[in-house]
Amino acid sequence: MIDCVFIGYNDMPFAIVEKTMGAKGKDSIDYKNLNINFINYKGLPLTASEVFNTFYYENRDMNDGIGPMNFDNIFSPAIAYLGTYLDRRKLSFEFINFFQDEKERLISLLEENQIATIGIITTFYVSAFPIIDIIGFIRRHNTDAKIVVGAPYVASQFRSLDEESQQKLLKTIGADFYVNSAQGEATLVRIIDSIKNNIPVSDINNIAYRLGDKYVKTPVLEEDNKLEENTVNWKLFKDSLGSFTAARTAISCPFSCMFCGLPKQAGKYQTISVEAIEREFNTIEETGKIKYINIVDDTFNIPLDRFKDILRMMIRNKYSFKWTSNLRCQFVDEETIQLMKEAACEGVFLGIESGNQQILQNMSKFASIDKYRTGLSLLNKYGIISFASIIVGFPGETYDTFMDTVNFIEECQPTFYNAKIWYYDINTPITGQKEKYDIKGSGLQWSHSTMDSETAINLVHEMLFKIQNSIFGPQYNFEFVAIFNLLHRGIALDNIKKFIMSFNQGVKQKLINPGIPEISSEIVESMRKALA
Ligand code: B12
Ligand code: SF4
Repeated sequence: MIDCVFIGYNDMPFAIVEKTMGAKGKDSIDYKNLNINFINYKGLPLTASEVFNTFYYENRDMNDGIGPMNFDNIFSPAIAYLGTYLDRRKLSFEFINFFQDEKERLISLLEENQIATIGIITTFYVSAFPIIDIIGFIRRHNTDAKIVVGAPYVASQFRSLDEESQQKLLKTIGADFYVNSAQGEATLVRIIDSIKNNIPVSDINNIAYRLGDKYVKTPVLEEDNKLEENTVNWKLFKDSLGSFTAARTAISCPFSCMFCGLPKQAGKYQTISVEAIEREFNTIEETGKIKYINIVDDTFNIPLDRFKDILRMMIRNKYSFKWTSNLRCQFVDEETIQLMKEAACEGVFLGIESGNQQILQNMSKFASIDKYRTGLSLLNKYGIISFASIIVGFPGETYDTFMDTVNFIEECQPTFYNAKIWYYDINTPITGQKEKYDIKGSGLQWSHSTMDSETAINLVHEMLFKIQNSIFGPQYNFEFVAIFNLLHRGIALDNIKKFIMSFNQGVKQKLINPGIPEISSEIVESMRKALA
């Protein structure tokens, strides 16, 4: 009997995403939001990663040790944590890292084994479709195993839907159990225990379980699993690891930016000791496989002393892998950046958000433009790749504040940037100031006293034309981590830049002339050349 089979990310084909958004109208905000992330080639809408796979593998073997660029190039950290947690409790597990690529193996697991539970990882889902797709597949091959859907997607839906809509959603998805928690590992163990030992599930907190034609919800008692006691044993995953993985040294975030729901969603902030990080990184090193780690902590460099100690530990160990992380660059000094370089940091993702001081204040970002300037100039000086993330349209934004952001990027020259329209999640702290800013609507459809989302999305498009000194990093399986994926295939940074700039040229062609069916042959050739 396998106690749990975990199923990782189910990436819905981009052509379906494009068609769904297209049905809302090509002038809709959703479609315009998507439009800057793909080009049309041979009758298909292709994201930057799909274009890369098309041209890069024209004359290369796909069995090159990494394979086409995709989500599964990075091993799922959720599977790593949950699997280690079960292993420490003498429970057995199997996993599928990437649903679309491993269906054959999943079929044999489902048909040839007795399985107590199937745990569906939901970290990246903002809709139920990928989960419904997975469950339909499972049920065609195994009707006995209990399906457990957890935990981030469930928790976020329970927070935002009323009781009737929750019941409707749970029935549509059709799982046996839902885990309502920011963590969920302890709850999963209790579910497995109750299934194996025939114990009633009604005593398990943090779940919804099926009873007749309804789902019954049990009381929520937030799990407080200590990350320190559950660092990942990467040796357990040795045979399935590729060259890239993700790791974390903290949960949640000590800040409370007005636009961000993460601290509330992820629960109590906790960090682990440098010794525990060293233990975990040693297991990564011992696998002998990993070339690159993305450290997913939201504020890896806070507090700064701990960060420096981690960097010194990494330098002392002379790890063979390189790494990237998020960085709050207003809190760094030259010594930090020197240590980062020495500890093999390749790049950082910067939540810059705006180049206007008042907007940063409205966001409660605890950052000053001057400190951003210093941080970025140090990163450039030491040759660490930077990727600045920008939000356009936060309450208080005007054309002038937007232009401050454009000018800031032009002056400070992060290697890459990405701009997104402000997404109004009603569960974020800014809701407390709804009246002050006269905020109406939600999601991507909003207006407030100084801007509306229609104007904001047009400004995001404008940025692509205005900014010359930094490169727009497209989204959808591309983003920040894709740059390092390409670097580790041996592609020079200059060529990566040329490839992305040509891709962006294709996007701009489409924005200027929406009628053109395909990107021009010159752009196709320049992308091919960059990847030759
Ligand atoms: C790294 C990251 C990315 C990387 C992923 C790279 C990769 N291949 O791994 C990139 C940049 C590509 C990315 C993309 C996206 N991301 Co992202 N990303 C993150 C980030 C920073 C870390 C995620 C992570 O690895 N966590 C570490 C693991 C260990 O934690 P975990 O997955 O939550 O799992 C734990 C528990 O949740 C639980 N659990 C999880 N599943 C299950 C299942 C069961 C059965 C149980 C019991 C428990 C359980 O167990 C785990 C151990 O405790 C988070 C923010 C954050 N700090 O968490 C956002 C986050 C997950 N991303 C988010 C979003 C929205 C996206 C995008 C949709 C953005 C977009 N519009 O394009 C895309 C989706 C993917 C795509 N198609 O491109 C949201 C999800 C919001 C939500 N679900 O409501 C988050 C939370 C950020 C945010 N606050 O908005 N992302
Ligand atoms: S934006 Fe980043 S720093 Fe701010 S609250 Fe969210 S996770 Fe924390």
